[in-house]
Amino acid sequence: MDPQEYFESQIPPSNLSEVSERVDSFVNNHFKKRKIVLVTSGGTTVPLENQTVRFLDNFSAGTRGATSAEFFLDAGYAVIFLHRQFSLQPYSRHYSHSKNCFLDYMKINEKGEVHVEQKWNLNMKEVLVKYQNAKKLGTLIMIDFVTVKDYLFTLRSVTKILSKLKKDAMLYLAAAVSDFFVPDKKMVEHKIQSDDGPLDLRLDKVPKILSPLVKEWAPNSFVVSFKLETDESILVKKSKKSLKTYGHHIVIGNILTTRKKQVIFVYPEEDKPILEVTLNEEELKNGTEIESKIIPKLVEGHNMFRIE
Ligand code: PAZ
Repeated sequence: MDPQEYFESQIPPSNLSEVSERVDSFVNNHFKKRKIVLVTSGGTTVPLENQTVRFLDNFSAGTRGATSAEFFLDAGYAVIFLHRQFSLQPYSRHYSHSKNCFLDYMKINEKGEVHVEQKWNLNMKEVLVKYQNAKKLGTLIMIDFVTVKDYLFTLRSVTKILSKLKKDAMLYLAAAVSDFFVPDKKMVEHKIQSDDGPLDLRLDKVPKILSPLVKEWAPNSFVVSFKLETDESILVKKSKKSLKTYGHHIVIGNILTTRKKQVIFVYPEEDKPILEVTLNEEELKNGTEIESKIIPKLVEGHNMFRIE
């Protein structure tokens, strides 16, 4: 199914116009004042029933997206954070999905008041200051999705709105998007019953939307996509193929098991060498996040692109 057929044949999410209005007003607030990046994050689901009891999912917790959003905010960008509902979010991620329950960061003092434990105080203050600054400046907007359909329709609307920024917009596509789905017209209404024996599933292919995104929806934006593989031997080839097919600016390749300590930047220019970004032993030990190295390189690339 091609993208146009997809969007014509699927029923849009019911909150699409409300989301578009929020994003439009966010973009207008920051227009000509700062660059804006759209960060997509977390995994999309594929519902099997209209009244959904069961769905297919994937592994992504949204660590890459949530962490990257913080570094983009540090770099002065306004951030549209398009994420899977209940996945990791910038700032709260430090406490929401940690091994500790967030209540473990608290204590009750002699007067019966709740305080942050002394040993967490410094860290939490640092996060809190950044969070409050983003709130004060209004530089972070959170938009969530659950299904692959929510994601695709919202992505199309948001990128079209961002197109007015021309080169000042970056699209950083780190979400893990399903490759297969059940089209609306083939979806059963009610919970699938097991009385009839095993379930045969036939899924349609999700359309490749990078092509219209780059050529039609946001033709002047700086577009960075991610490529995840489990087989290292095909990562470069698949990343190059993606650049060739869609004509965007960078593919960041990563391998499932090493994604937190190693990525590669692949560029469309044949003569531009692949850049490896890694964390060394020391950085791994002291908790450096690889996104602290990824984002400055992208900001530099985006700035070059803006003056070309
Ligand atoms: O969410 P997470 O931090 O666990 O994983 C990040 C990631 C591997 C989903 C991301 O870096 C990525 O590669 N996204 C694109 C996936 C794809 O090829 O569709």
